Amino acid sequence: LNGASVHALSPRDDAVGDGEAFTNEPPRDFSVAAKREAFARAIADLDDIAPPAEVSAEEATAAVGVVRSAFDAWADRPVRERANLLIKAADLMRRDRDALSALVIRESGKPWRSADADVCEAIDFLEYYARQAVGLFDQRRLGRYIAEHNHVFHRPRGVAVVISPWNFPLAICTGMTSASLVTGNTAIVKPAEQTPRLARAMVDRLHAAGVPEDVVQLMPGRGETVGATLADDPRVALIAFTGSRQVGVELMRVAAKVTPGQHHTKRLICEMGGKNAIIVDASADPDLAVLEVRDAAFGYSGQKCSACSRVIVVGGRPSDGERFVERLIESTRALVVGDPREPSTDVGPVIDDEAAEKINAYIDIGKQEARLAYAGDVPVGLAAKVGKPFVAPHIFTEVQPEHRIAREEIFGPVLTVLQAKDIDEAIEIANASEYKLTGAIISRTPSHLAKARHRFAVGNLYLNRGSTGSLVGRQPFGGFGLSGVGEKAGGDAYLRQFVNSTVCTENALRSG
Ligand code: TXE
Repeated sequence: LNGASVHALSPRDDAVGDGEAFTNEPPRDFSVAAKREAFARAIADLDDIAPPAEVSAEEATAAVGVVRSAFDAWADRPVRERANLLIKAADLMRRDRDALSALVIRESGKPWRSADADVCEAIDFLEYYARQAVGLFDQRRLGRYIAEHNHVFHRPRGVAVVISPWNFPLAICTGMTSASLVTGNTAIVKPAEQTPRLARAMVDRLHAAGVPEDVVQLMPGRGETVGATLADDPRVALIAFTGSRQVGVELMRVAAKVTPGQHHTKRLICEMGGKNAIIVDASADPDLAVLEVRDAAFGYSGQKCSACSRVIVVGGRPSDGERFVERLIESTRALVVGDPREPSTDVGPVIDDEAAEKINAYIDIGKQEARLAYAGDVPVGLAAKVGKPFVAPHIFTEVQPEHRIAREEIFGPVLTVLQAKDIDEAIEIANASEYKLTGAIISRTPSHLAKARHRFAVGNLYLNRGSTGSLVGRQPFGGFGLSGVGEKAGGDAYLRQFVNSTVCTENALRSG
């Protein structure tokens, strides 16, 4: 999902209301040198933090019973109380921002700016959903006709299971968990195997803020055992999932099942992958096009669901396309592949050996299918120093829409360049993907921008900006097609998925 851009946290004015008020932190020194020093300290302090122990499927099943028992009391608490606990957890994360960023760097290998953005986004989710929930539960009156009064009431659904990925290890996990809790559901958090410490850091702060321990429980473990058991449990009312298409589609099947004695269907909120395209036409500002494509493709080593993995060059003379690719290569060559703890690093490691193998296998496929126009270098000894594998940026040209590297999600720093004869063909190629997550066009031709607005079928469309994520509350984020089902995260409709609603019609003349 989001978090690609560093979100400047604005000082919070006050708590949500009725509850405790919190004071803002004093102004901080945000210079690179200060930040670097703070991270170095935080990283040094991290050394002996062990990951939480993985639980068994039986322990996960027992945890469903625990959070189920806590449901009624939590659901009965006024929404403002629940919201203020989230605000307090946000304050705790803000206080611990550097330590949490260090942990993001350590667990996910994100370069430090992106790691810091992950933490900021988690804080934003907590605060945004806290405020949204108060609005949702307050907005009750519908239309009225003579003495007929219509209202809508919202009630939490029950037990929510949150299943999160490793690539936005704090932000996405916090977003789905805070949305579940603030709407009155109790929750079990099943984080990605690669990033359990960050999930524990989040749950610890929720508990420290005052969310009772039996209202939110952490259940780290394998997806196929712990995740699958939790999703299948008939007492679960809601599954909030972000991750791969393969697992998402499997969860749709699981959620559709109703076992005897189960009185509800499971609500599934499912955000999956992308194969995002940027269209660049002959009228595009070349500097803008090169930078936007490069950063969207290689930021966080392409391991963002919003990353650009296809650039579609439109029309012009063939030499225009060649010139664009040359400039893109020059600019990509300037990226620093390095240690994610260094502020100068642009491209850090990939998450683990399995991911590196998968990406390298796609690079081999690409060499068969198309032309490898650029392969970056990884400095000798870097992987050993960082303790994670690296894959440098790769650019393929002469790619055809039917090639596997143009259709399948690689989830690494591999960019494919395709050609289209005109804007219509470019949009057709872009839309041919089964994923519909993000897309962008870089152009100064109004009719091309208009066509993109009307026909480019993606959940988040960017005009003259790269497709690199979104900010909570400003650009609600999420796709359709095989990229997801459900309302966009960080948007005002998102929380509605976490509640059941009752429309109540009253004959006011007879109600006394
Ligand atoms: O996913 P996986 P990853 C997508 C991104 C990419 C994927 C990467 O595009 O496809 O996420 O994340 C658990 N039953 N997005 O590799 O493998 C698993 O343990 C229940 C999209 O982590 O699907 C982990 O906790 N759970 C995006 C979680 O599922 C199971 C933003 C995800 O694992 C399971 C970010 C099972 N059978 C990433 N098997 C967006 N669209 O917003 C695994 N899991």
